[in-house]
Amino acid sequence: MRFGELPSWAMALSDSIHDAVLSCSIHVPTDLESCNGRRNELVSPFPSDLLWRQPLFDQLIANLYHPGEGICAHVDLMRFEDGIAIVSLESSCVMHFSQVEAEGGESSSSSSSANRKKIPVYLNPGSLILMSGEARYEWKHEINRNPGVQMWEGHELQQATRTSITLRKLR
Ligand code: AKG
Repeated sequence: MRFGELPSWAMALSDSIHDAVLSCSIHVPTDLESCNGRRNELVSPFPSDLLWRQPLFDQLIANLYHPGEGICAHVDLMRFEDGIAIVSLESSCVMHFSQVEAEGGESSSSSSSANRKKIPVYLNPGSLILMSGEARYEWKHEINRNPGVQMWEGHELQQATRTSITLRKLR
C-alpha cells in the first residue's frame, strides 16, 4: 500500500488510465438493473471533473490473490474521494456488484438481502474498472473465487494467481 507520491510505474499507469478515458466513451445502461436491456447512453467512463484533478490518484494498493481467494462485498472507505480505478492482472475473474441496502428499508429483511440481484462483470487480465458516483457509493463490489470451478458464460475460468492494482485519491 502506498500513500502520497506514487512510484513511477504507478504514475505511468495513472497516465495510461487518463489517456484511455479521454479516448473512449462507452455505452452504459441507463438503469443498472437492466444490463441486458437496450436502453443505453453514451457517456465518458469517468466524469471530467475527476479526470482532470491533480493528482489523479495519490493512494494505491496492490492485492495478490491465490487461487480460491477473493474479496468480500464492500464499498470503499469514505476517506477516499469519488473516482476509483482497479486494474486486474494475471488471472480472469468475475467481479459482482450489488446494491447497498437502504438503512431500515425493506432490504433489511434477510430474505430480501438473499434475493438481492448481483451484477456480474467479467475481468480478464488487463481489464480496467472505473467506479464513480452511484457505482462507487451505492454499489458494493466483491470477487468470489471459492476453491473449485468458476464459470463465465458456460466456460470454466482457469483460476491462477491474480494481482490487482487499485488507485484512489485521499480526501
Ligand atoms: C479493494 O482493494 O478494495 C478492492 O476492491 C480490490 C478489488 C480487486 O482486487 O479487484
